[in-house]
Amino acid sequence: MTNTLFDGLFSHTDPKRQLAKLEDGRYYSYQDAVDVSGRFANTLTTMKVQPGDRVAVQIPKSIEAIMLYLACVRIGAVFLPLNTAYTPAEVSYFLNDAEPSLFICDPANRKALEETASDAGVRLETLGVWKNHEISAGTMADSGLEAPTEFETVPRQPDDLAAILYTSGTTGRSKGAMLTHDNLLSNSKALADLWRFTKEDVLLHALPIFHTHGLFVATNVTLLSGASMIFQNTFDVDKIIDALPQSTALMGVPTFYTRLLDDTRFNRDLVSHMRLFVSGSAPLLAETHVEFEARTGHRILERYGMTETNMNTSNPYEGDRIAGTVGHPLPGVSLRVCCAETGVEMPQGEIGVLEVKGPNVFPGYWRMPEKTSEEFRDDGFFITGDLGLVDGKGYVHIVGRGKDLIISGGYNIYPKEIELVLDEHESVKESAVIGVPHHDFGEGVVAAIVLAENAAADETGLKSFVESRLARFKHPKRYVELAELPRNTMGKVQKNVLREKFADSFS
Ligand code: MLC
Ligand code: AMP
Repeated sequence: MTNTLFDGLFSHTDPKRQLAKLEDGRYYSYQDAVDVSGRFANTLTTMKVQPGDRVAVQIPKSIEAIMLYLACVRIGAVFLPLNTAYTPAEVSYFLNDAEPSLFICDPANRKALEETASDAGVRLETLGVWKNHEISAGTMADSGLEAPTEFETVPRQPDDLAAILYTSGTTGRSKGAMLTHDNLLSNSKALADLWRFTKEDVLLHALPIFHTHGLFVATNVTLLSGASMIFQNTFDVDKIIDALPQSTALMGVPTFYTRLLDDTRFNRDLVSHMRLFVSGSAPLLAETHVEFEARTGHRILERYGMTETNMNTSNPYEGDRIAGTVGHPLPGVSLRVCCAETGVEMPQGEIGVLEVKGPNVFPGYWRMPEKTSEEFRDDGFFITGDLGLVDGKGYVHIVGRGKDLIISGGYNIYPKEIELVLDEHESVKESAVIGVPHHDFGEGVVAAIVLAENAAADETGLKSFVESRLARFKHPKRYVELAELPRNTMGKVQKNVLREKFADSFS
């Protein structure tokens, strides 16, 4: 009996090979990964975590956090990572919705989260960044260090759940995307193969590990290929520049590439050891693609994915990587372009909503059968909400979004969630939140506010109101006061009018 994901990821592995070089100078071999994930698996078992239980984590990036993910997979639990920027108010929703049997947070946040966990009836443990095994990195680390390394990995079938990742929605209520062992394994296999990953690769890992991109695409592809990583806990241009000469591949959001291009040290010589730069999670501007090639001689490989579907398309490894496109559907993935209203397939070359089907596509949202059936067609295609077309050469172009979504530095921000918070404030009559071009994050959040009758403008008060409720990356970077919101004859707020009016906010 096998554990689909764990056995799949570790099938080609030579235990002596290096898995990761860490910021604190430590090295992790593949054997260390088996041992430490085994220790955590024993610890979780002692804590009575059962197969199928959710384990929610909101912990700083570290290799041990990856080991905890692997431990969850090995005991058959469902890993539920949360953005480290979420406030206790946001975390509370996830704990109540997912009902995990354990919540692991940063030791530094224990006090702030104790009440949240106890209100949700969830056991709280901690895991921080390891400091050379000397300083306690939290209760999980303390217990983990004492636990045995041997652990008999629990069998799991391809359709069993491996993870739940929450994604916000247009209604402002987050949905837990359930991901199976096979969703994750099949996608890693497709990517490792398409992008020619081998044991010789050294991936420069600087993405957060609470999202699909850093956790599944970057980490699973490395593990599956028996490759190694230079594992950096944050994205820092200086550290990236130091590590590039020892690396062969980098995966990033477009902000990584624009920030690197802003640095004159980033040039052809620096990247002479590199073979691959991958971009995704947000649109890469064609001008970034062109400037990157002129500076380095490399063409960035852009791909397209979603939390619910893992990766759907990729530009080719060999062959033309075309700026402004996200390439072809991955092997095994079917993609079609349909009319958003009727669901009828559009003629080739015309714009419609992108729909996908394949082993990469999730089975549904956690405890939301209606939402799930709304977003799937009867024949099993998932409606992405992204608008696009397929050109004559089979390249997919994303031309917009049917969903009211802002993507800022690779993070999804749903305007509705911010509007709901702003509208709660006593000085606000109504609000409309939009995304406009931002030089660093691609899109930046602007909040247009109509004040309540007799209320005085109080931006500072409004900002601190938002602060306690929403993660920092969601905070509007500009507030504007309007006498009224522009509306069409049906009374719907014309966000396009606002986007045009405030287009130059961050240029
Ligand atoms: C940080 N801030 C952001 C932000 N990141 N604001 C908006 N959007 C963001 N993405 C805030 C900070 O809180 C801070 O606020 C201010 O902006 C400046 O922060 P910074 O120090 O410049 O940011 P930094 O820590 O360097 O982070 C930028 C970043 C990071 C680009 C490195 O956002 C990042 O790692 N993004 C990657 C996201 C990702 O992995 N997405 C994948 C999703 S999966 P203040 O108020 O304190 O000044 C997915 C599927 C797929 O989409 O296809 O992959
Ligand atoms: P998330 O829900 O965080 O997984 O974000 C998924 C969304 O990111 C997709 O639905 C797209 O809108 C967007 N996205 C991902 N990759 C790309 C890309 N290469 N180009 C444009 N948009 C992208």
